[in-house]
Amino acid sequence: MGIAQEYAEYATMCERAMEHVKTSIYDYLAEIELTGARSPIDSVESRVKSYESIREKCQKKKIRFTIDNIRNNIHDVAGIRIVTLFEDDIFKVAEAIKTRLRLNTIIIKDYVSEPKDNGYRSLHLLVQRELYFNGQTSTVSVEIQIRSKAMDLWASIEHGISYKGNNVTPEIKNQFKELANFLAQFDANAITLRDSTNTN
Ligand code: 0O2
Repeated sequence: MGIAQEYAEYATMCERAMEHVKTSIYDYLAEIELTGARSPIDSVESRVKSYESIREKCQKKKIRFTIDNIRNNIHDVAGIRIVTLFEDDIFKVAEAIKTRLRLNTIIIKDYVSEPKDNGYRSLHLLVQRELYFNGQTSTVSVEIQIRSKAMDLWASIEHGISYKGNNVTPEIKNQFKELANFLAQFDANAITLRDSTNTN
């Protein structure tokens, strides 16, 4: 079997695992809706990385483009992005995913408490899902990125301009950092405003 076909099979497994995780997230949302409380989640999106994108990621990580390398080194073939209105909802949602949804092993990268040098903020959870597919049981990872709308806005703009390898000058890098700081302040002010109006 060639790599294209092997990847197509693996991507299908990732898709199945991702759908399981998404169902758990939607169950959690349905429960909240029943209580009448404000939803901590504004939107949920998901995708499985395309063949082209996975090839680029292997190049970026300087690993040979083989299915074993992809399985062992790239953990976001399946990705879910959850966007919240408020920054503190990020941790509420992460807690719910960890404790209520009973998903297997969770590894966390907390770029909210410790933003990346360029200003990127987001909470990444990596959950492992066991899956019976095509006659065998395998473990597949699903990356869940949780971020506020302001963080998402910054990431979309930065992704388009610099993340994918455009030549970015130190001056532009600096401006991205300033933009991230500005949006972090925005997130903090939004919480203060919400709390001053006693909205939950
Ligand atoms: P795309 O096109 O969004 O899918 P590692 O886990 O350390 O082995 P990885 O996966 O590169 O390697 O690290 P990380 O930090 O978990 O990044 C995974 C994803 O987070 C990225 O996927 C992006 O979606 C997002 N991300 C991380 N850092 C940045 C950043 O500086 N700017 C933006 N805009 N997004 C970021 P991909 O596959 O790189 O990209």
